[in-house]
Amino acid sequence: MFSKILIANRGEIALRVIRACREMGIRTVCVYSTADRDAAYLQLADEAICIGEGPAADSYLNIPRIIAAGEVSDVDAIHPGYGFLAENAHFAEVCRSCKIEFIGPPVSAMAAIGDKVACKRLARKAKVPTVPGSEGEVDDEDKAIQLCRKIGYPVIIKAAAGGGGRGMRVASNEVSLRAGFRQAQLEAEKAFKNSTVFIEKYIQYGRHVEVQVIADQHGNACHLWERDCTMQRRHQKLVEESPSPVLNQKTREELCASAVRLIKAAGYYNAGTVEYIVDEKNNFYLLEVNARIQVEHPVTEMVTGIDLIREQIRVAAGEKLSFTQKEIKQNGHAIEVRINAEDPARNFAPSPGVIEELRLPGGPGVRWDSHVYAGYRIPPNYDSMIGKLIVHRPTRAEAIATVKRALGEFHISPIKTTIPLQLQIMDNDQFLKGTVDTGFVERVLLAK
Ligand code: MV4
Repeated sequence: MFSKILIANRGEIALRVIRACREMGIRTVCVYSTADRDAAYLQLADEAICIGEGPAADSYLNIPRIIAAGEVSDVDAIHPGYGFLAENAHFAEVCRSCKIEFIGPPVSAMAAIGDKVACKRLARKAKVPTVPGSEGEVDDEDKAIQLCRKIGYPVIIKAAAGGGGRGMRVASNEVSLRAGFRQAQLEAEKAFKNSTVFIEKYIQYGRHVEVQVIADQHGNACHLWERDCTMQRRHQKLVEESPSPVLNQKTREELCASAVRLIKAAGYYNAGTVEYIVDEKNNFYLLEVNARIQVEHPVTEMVTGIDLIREQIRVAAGEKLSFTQKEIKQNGHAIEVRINAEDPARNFAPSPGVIEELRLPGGPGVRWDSHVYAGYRIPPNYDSMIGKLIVHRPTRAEAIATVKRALGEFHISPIKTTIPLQLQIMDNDQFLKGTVDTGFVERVLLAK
């Protein structure tokens, strides 16, 4: 087992990894930027090394500086968290070439699933349902037109090297297809240095349902059931829950089993998430695979009782999974609401600054994962999430009631947060009935 781990991240996920390490008797090294010099979690790490100024390029994205910090502090492994370098195969390679274990999947698996066209090919082989569309890359506008006459509109053009909503364009007819196709190629080249695009039937009014998976280096692979993340704004998740309110048990089991087949076919190990779109008839189709731990992992931790960060560290150290598939049950219902320092009255513009007053919720079923404290200055350099409220109760109705009760206990001033939007969601009868889709927040909730 590792004796010292470097955490190449910041904020709540850095604190989350420190917590797992402390319980495992593993020493921790935190790297931080000058913008994070007052972060309280740095006091909980055994060592803290300032690696640069606020901009991520000078700190949390700076591979030479992170590796140098790992070498001078003589760490055995690096945990990348999520975002930043978490899915950067080059970073994983550099770590391992410096005899520092990267707590994540093998580079070969990152490549197999990172290219969305290759991933779909692997999915077909593993009998995982994929969205009808192009066999592979579409590199010619006229071929795109021919294809879309066959699959029918609306369609979605996606960058093979994209993900998380970047490099995607929906087209509802030939005119918008011609415009969208060229634009998508240009954007993909610019954003990913790879202009490869492919086309799929656009599943309108679908739900975003993802499966948590984890595999060790001894051939054991398990799913930890699903999370429903349909409530999103501009591809930023707002609410995540497990179980999904729309899946019937048969679909649930087929969906989760298909996710395990896919990661086995990819030769994947460590934690990952297989994303699907689910249509109104409970048909599910693969969207993409995320080769990292995700923001919303606590939802799965609450319903399965498994500490996912601890399992990641154990698997990276070559140990077997602590459980078998049949031991993993979904108990009760968990809901996570993300609290962002954004101002709903100003179209969710970031609202950085000092948190002068902070009163937090508590009581039965309430978990608050956050690094902030009264007096904390929210730096403007990074994303605006200041914490995650996770609630775990026996039923969905009780979980929603507890989310509302807990949200009402927050007092965060003077910065603005997304709490009012979260309360609006918890009061919305389509959310309560489970009849919302991926476009609901923007189309209905925020429509002027
Ligand atoms: C789709 C889709 C519907 N049909 N693909 C969004 C980012 C990445 N996970 C893939 N995504 C989607 N791909 C097909 N063929 C719906 C989504 C999607 C989405 C799309 C637009 C606006 C918000 C969305 C939220 C979740 C998923």
